[in-house]
Amino acid sequence: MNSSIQAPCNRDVVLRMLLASILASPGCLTAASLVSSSFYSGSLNSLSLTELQSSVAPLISFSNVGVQELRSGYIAQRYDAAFVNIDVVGAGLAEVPETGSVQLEAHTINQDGTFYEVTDQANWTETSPAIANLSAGLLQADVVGLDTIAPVSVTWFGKTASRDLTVLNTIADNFSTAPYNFAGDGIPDDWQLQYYPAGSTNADPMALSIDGRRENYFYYFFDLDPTQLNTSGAAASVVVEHNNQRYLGLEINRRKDLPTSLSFAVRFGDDVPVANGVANGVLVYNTDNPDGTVTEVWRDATPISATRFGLVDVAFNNL
Ligand SMILES: [Ca+2]
Ligand SMILES: [Ca+2]
Repeated sequence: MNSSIQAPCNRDVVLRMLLASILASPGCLTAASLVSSSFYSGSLNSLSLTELQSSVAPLISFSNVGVQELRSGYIAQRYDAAFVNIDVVGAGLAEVPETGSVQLEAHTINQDGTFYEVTDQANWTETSPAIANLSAGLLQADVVGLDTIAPVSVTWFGKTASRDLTVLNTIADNFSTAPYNFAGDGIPDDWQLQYYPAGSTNADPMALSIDGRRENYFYYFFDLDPTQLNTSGAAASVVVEHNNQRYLGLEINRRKDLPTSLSFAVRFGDDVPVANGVANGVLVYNTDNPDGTVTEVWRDATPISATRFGLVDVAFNNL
């Protein structure tokens, strides 16, 4: 068929706009010439000659080209969608706090550069346990114990797009697990998940660490790995000079921000476990470290005159 064939200008206005945008030939063209044009090969292959001829007026009657809605004069309606993508409404950050929600949008990107929002029509899917629900692009985040990557996908008439959302662990101690429940036990879940499988009874703050003597909460306090026999750097004895007198001191490296379940005291006495002559230590200085710990030096209240001992007393109370 020859695309230069001219026809009387008796076609629908909408069709003339459509043709003018595709073929530079002036005047009006027949529907037959349109379909046989090489421009359309592979791009409007869901259209048949019969369909096009039968829908010349009105154009909105096109129903089988993968278009849910057509608007008169909107040139994108002749499209096939080339791509579909996912956008995050609002700030555009692909992050959502646990138990929060975020609205996603799906757009086609059409062959002529236009786009078309298909949020409500597209099929949204996800398989992440960090997502409680995903419907019409509205994502409801579930509870997490760690910042969790959650992929979401959208499909629209054979075109698929995927995007990773991050569900942020914004509530420290709410991750329900079994048989042991990490939630509400007084120790942040991300620390427990760092060293123990979800639901492990070994992660109980009161469970003994690998050393067989001290509980997990003690290791949490010192930011140590409870599955490794290594407590180096947690505390060391030092000598502190104050007003020309020498005092026994302890330098400790502990987690700076403590949950309400944890408290501690540095005490000194003349016996172990500081049963006699016990006194609370005096904080000499502290300094924040980049890793979220703080280094502190505490000293005895009494100058060194006989054998003295010091200890860090870490208490756990989650009642
Ligand atoms: Ca959490
Ligand atoms: Ca916990």
